Amino acid sequence: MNTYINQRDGIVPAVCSLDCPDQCGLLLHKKDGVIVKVEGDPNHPVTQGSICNKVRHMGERLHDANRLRHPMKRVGAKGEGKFERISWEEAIETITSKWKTLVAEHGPESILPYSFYGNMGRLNVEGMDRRFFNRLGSSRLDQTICQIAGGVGYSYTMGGSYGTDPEETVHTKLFIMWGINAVSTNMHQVVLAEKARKNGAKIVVIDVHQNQTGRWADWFIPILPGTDSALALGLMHVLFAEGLADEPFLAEYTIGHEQLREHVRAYDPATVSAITGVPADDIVKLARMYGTTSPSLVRIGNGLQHHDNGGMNIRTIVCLPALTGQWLVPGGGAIKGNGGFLKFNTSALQRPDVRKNPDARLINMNQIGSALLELDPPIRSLFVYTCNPAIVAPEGNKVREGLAREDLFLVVHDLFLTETAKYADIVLPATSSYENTDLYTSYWHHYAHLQQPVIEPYFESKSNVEMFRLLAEGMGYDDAMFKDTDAEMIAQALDFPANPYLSNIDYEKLEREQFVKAAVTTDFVKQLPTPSGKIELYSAAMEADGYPPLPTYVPLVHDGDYPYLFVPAPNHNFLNSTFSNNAKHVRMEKIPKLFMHAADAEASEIADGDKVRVWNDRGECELTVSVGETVLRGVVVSLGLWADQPGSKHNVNALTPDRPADMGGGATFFSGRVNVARM
Ligand SMILES: Nc1nc2c(c(=O)[nH]1)N[C@H]1C(S)=C(S)[C@@H](COP(=O)(O)OP(=O)(O)OC[C@H]3O[C@@H](n4cnc5c(=O)[nH]c(N)nc54)[C@H](O)[C@@H]3O)O[C@H]1N2
Ligand SMILES: Nc1nc2c(c(=O)[nH]1)N[C@H]1C(S)=C(S)[C@@H](COP(=O)(O)OP(=O)(O)OC[C@H]3O[C@@H](n4cnc5c(=O)[nH]c(N)nc54)[C@H](O)[C@@H]3O)O[C@H]1N2
Ligand code: SF4
Ligand SMILES: [Mo]
Repeated sequence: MNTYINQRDGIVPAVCSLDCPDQCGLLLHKKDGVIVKVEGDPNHPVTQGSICNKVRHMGERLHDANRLRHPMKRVGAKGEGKFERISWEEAIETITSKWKTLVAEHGPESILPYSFYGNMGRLNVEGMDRRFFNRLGSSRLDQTICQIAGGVGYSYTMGGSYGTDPEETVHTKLFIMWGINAVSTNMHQVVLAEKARKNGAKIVVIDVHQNQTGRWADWFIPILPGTDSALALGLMHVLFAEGLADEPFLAEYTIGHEQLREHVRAYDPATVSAITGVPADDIVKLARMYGTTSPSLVRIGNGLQHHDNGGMNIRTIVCLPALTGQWLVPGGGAIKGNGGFLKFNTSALQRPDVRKNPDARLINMNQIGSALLELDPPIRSLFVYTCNPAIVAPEGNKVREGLAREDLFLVVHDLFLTETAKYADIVLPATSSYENTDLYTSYWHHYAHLQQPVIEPYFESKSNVEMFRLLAEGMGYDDAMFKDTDAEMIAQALDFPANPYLSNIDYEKLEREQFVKAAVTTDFVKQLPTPSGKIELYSAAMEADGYPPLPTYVPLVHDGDYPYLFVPAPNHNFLNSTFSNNAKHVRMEKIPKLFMHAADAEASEIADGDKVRVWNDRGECELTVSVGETVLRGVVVSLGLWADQPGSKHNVNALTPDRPADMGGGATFFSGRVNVARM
């Protein structure tokens, strides 16, 4: 039994719950029952005691004066943020009686859950909630905002989210960080690469912005947004042309290498240079480096997939280690997402079997604005939890217009009165992850973790699990699944013989050991779950799905005639919009900036430090320009998803398109165009 919660003083273990690949082991220092310090757990095999600055200051967020303490109902206009305290009983009664009426009059699909991974705890964000909404028969949410396009693209080549164990990074001699700002977003990948560098590894970073990660590289290669598949094809061209491909590996472990060899003849360095902005000599130099250095490892980031051609970008880049045979070399290969190794029993956890309408409408979360404004029959109630769409979703003005609909019954469950919560009819206070029991599985390293409650719930706040139990009761659902304990749900999730890598992890072991590594093998490429069982350089499945079967460069969609491609990326001190409402983190981040090339700035009479208006047909926002040579001409980059501040217009997503990427209905945050002018 867990005793941490009763322990008023001392140091207790925990895991970071944030949507970050590192999933760090933590040590929480308690004094008088309160968390007074957060540090890394030196015993964690991957994260080894270091953590990011964001979470080192987590205490400030947990005890922030603005944290929600009790349920509230709206008393002002939607969006105004005026609320009055109510009891949990009244809140649950208000919500469930409204929903019962909606179900009776309009059917359950008039209700839509809207959630993402503000907390990565599986029971809280894809467990009890799913049981509830499956039982209700609500509309279904297609969770496309993060990694779907790349996930689908990667799977066409590799069959699923299977890549190199990041712990092997230390052995590599060439490390290519491609479209990832790892210094900010995956710091332990940098720590591991730094160890490799001490042993002679070279670090290459390919990005549209020379941010901290680019500055840390031995060689930074700037590239035009959305052209990375062309660069990868250019590298393949040189590898084949110069005899640097690993022919025995291609013959044994891939299909389609002969077609690919023919296909990439068209991607000669001059052609690729014209597309990507990367000089032809550099393309040849990088290809030779990649073809002759072993082990070589590619870390594929999320930036690449938030484009119209995001799926194809990832599908193409992940073919590279097959050409060099690096998948079988310790410290070689590629890492995009490793979630496949820790795949658990989602049917047991989420109970899709209780849904009476398995074909209920599926709504792409990236298009929530248009969905709220245009769908017929309309969405009449939205339940938002563990997500902040008013800041993070594209076409932000439409999103807010939709949330403000007078006839929409909106409930928001969060730790704070977020921009989304300000539109709510009912606001519910959420516990932090340190107040709950939950199962955590990383999508980068191979460890699963158990979090047990470390502190008492903050005032009247409740976990997602607890809240959905209450909602089920309020709806009159007496199914046994709503009574399962947290420990039982974790055990059900981990009971999954279909995934052999999970065979050594169970609840008791997690309870004893806190974190347990999946039973991964280094020769997973010999048994890939692709249709052919091999790495698919040619994919018949893609052809059947209407894509080019071979990796192909497909240009970005024409997004209007505005002069700049706009890349609004995440920043160092926030995690998506989390922390953007905590004074300490805002102070660390200072102001929202726009990085612009000096020649572009000069042509528009913009100087460093100028406040600018950034706009397109979708909306506008105001940022402060940083002039330099960190981006190519014709590209502007912003950092961070900023909470609203009085008198400021910082919502970069007012500018971003909501059209779906090429695969999986993914987001295209980085494929929009804008204009920029001094204010
Ligand atoms: N500090 C911090 N850490 C985070 C997050 C955060 O908000 N802040 N978010 C977390 C989440 S949810 C995720 S998904 C990950 C995201 O973290 P990453 O995987 O690093 O992805 P992004 O930061 O979206 O984009 C990475 C890089 O891609 C670049 N980029 C954009 N378009 C292109 C392109 O066409 N080609 C190339 N080569 N580069 C391009 C951007 O300039 C950026 O430097 O990080 C997680 N960790
Ligand atoms: N322009 C632009 N937009 C982007 C991106 C980008 O790079 N550029 N990145 C996209 C990506 S990759 C992602 S993943 C999304 C992320 O978008 P979101 O999933 O919305 O992530 P956050 O902004 O961190 O918001 C999470 C919210 O969950 C709350 N929360 C935390 N724990 C709990 C809990 O246990 N229960 C409840 N009920 N609430 C909790 C937090 O307080 C916070 O308000 O943003 C996307 N938006
Ligand atoms: S946000 Fe990422 S790096 Fe920071 S503590 Fe959490 S898992 Fe570790
Ligand atoms: Mo994400």
